[in-house]
Amino acid sequence: MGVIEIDDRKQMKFMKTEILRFMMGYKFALDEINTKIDILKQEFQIMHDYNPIEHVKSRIKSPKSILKKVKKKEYDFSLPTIKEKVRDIAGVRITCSFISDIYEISNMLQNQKDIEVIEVKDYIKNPKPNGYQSLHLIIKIPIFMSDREERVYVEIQIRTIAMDFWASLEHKIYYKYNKEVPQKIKDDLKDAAISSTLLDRKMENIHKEMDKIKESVKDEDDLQELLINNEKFHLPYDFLTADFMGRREDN
Ligand code: 0O2
Repeated sequence: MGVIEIDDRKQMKFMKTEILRFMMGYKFALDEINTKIDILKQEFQIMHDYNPIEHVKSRIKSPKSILKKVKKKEYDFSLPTIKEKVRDIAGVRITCSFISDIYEISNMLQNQKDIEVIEVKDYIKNPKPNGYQSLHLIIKIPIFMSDREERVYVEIQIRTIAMDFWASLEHKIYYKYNKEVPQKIKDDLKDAAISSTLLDRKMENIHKEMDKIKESVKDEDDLQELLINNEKFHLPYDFLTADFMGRREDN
């Protein structure tokens, strides 16, 4: 690049600030989603005594990758078009233990009032031809800043550990190997995807069986003991016999 004129530099500085403002919105959207996921995780842990979320990873698409996508899809190179068309600038990947957890987490997110569900792509019920499986949600979430409210797109990918393992290996193979991937490797990947589905189902069955066993001994739990945040609270008997909900469980 040659010498940059002062006026051009001013203009570039202005653009940099605009892009910073633009990208900042996605950071705040990720902060909000991460808080929501953390609350769901804690609620699950307290109510069901187990954590369905193994890990959560979020990322903001780099300007370089945004540009690559804009060129590939032949979109207009303007911030309003990028905002509307590139819907995975803010991305969250949730890895769950079991397939049923994926749908439970997805429903819990979809039922939140401030989340607008734009699209659901279920690559678990309908895996991609190469074997890829995952549940994708494209949502819009409001973010409130000092001078404005914006609704920002976020892509949420929810999958099991096995699906995640498969996807990261497949991604590495395609990312590192610039030539056409041999058919044998493609077939092996497809086989591996089928095996991982079988493993997911088997693990879920074991988990359900174990749940039944746990349920059967639950009645022996101390009713007057509450565990929140690893802290034990004594629950006076009056709470257990009160009719707070205006109805009494008759069983
Ligand atoms: P990155 O680097 O992970 O962000 P889109 O291209 O998003 O406008 P598309 O192709 O319909 O439209 O989206 P889709 O199918 O929902 O895929 C979006 C993302 O899912 C991809 O983002 C990948 O992260 C993941 N994904 C989809 N298919 C595959 C696959 O076959 N293998 C693997 N490993 N991941 C997949 P990006 O932008 O491609 O990449």
